[in-house]
Amino acid sequence: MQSKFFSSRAILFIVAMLIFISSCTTDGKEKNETTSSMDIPAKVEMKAVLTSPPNVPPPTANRVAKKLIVEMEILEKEGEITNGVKYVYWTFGGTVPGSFIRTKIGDEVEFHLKNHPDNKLPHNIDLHAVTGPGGGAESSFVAPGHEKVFSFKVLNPGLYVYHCATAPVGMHIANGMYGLILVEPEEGLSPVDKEYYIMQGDFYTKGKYGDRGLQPFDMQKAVDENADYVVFNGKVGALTGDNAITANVGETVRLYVGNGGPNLVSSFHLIGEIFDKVHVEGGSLINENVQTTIIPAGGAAIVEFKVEVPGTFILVDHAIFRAFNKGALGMLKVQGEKNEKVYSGELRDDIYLPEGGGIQSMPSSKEVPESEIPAKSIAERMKFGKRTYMHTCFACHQAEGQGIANAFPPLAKSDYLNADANRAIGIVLHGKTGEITVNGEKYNSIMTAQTLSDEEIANVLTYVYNSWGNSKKEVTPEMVKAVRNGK
Ligand code: HEC
Ligand SMILES: [Cu+2]
Repeated sequence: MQSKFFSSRAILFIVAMLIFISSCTTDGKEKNETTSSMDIPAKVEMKAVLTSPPNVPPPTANRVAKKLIVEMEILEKEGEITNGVKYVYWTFGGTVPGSFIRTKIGDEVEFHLKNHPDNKLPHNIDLHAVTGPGGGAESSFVAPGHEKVFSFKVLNPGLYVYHCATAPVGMHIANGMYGLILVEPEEGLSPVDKEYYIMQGDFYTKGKYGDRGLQPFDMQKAVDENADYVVFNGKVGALTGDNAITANVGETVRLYVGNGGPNLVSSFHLIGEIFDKVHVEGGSLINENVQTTIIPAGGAAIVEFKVEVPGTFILVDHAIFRAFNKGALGMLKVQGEKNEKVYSGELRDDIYLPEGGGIQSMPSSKEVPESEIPAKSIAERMKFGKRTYMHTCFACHQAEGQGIANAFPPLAKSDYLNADANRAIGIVLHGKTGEITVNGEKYNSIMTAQTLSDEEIANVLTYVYNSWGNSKKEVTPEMVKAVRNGK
């Protein structure tokens, strides 16, 4: 009897203890996580592999936490922000964004920050993955020709921005001093087929977008948040054409996307794809089936998607003028078999007649009745032509015919234009696709056919030929008519 009574008391006691212990662990869960990552031993030393964008170092997979030696060199160096436009970048590791750092939770990072002797300014580094004053900035302020060493333990998994935090901070960031550091969870991130590193940044120059020569930083425009360039990976075209990132049909792609700012928030979007998974703000929260994800200035996101069909997919900041007018445009080229179930391509081009069927002709851009009046002189042709140009061609070829690097070829001093007027007429009449070379630069894009009358095409091309250093031809409606009728 006695023993039976005792044992049921003992059971009660054990149950009470269990409840107590389990309530303790739930209560202290947040604390516990930090404590445990703080307690992960990092004894073995290892030199970190750093990569320049768009590449990322190999996964940490199931390696244990280590003492990770990071050697980062600061370089101030001239580069090209777009064709013919020079800019002096300040960089971590010689690139914008700076070298990618890949760590594992519990790693003890020994950070060596070296300021090249040829540099002109002191710098430092604030890593958002650091728990400590200034994110490391206070311990890393380093003059040209010096090296600073400090160490930190990575306690929280996620994708973090690092940047220079030397005054004027905005200017150091605006000149390109930012990058990403990844802290992988204990089990690593799930394996994927392709991984890339992309970072957006806004730039402020004395001249306007495309103004040639060496462009100094413009403090006032930066304060006004009036960016001339908004780009991925430091320059216009860093991810287009031959620089595009690539994948094969059926592969899973993971992008580590950061935003250095200094000012603008990115509405990151990939035209023609849906992000299957987004690590929101680079943290542990996972969202699924996302079209556009916000990447704050000084923040990041990890996006993942499987590519099902071949083609060129365009990365943009969906604040869309930034993409088409300021450079925030990149490309993912996917190769492989078509899958017509997923995407058919164009099936038909039918004539569409709105109800009532009154509209038989394509709507044209000629709201100006004067364009019907035949021009009586070259001067008049120029005047009418300019109007059509500013209506129709300007959006792509730009106000001074300068075009947009890697997207729209120039009409100003265009060797391609000047070589053959009938060919130019044909392009305006029928549009143009496929690779062409204009003034030594390759373009491979699409110009749609322009619905203009013979008179309008004659005028607009006469205007183009007599502007911006071109060969001063006159194009007449008769010439256009001849090309239209196949001569
Ligand atoms: C929607 C954007 C767009 C519009 C609008 C547009 N173009 Fe183009 N244009 C292009 C693209 C893109 C190319 C290059 C096509 C390629 O890569 O094959 C091009 C090529 C050309 C070329 C040959 C290349 C060169 O630079 O000499 C001429 C000439 C030209 N366009 C004239 C015009 C004229 C004139 C107009 C207005 C009537 C016009 N375009 C309107 C996008 C456009
Ligand atoms: Cu700096």
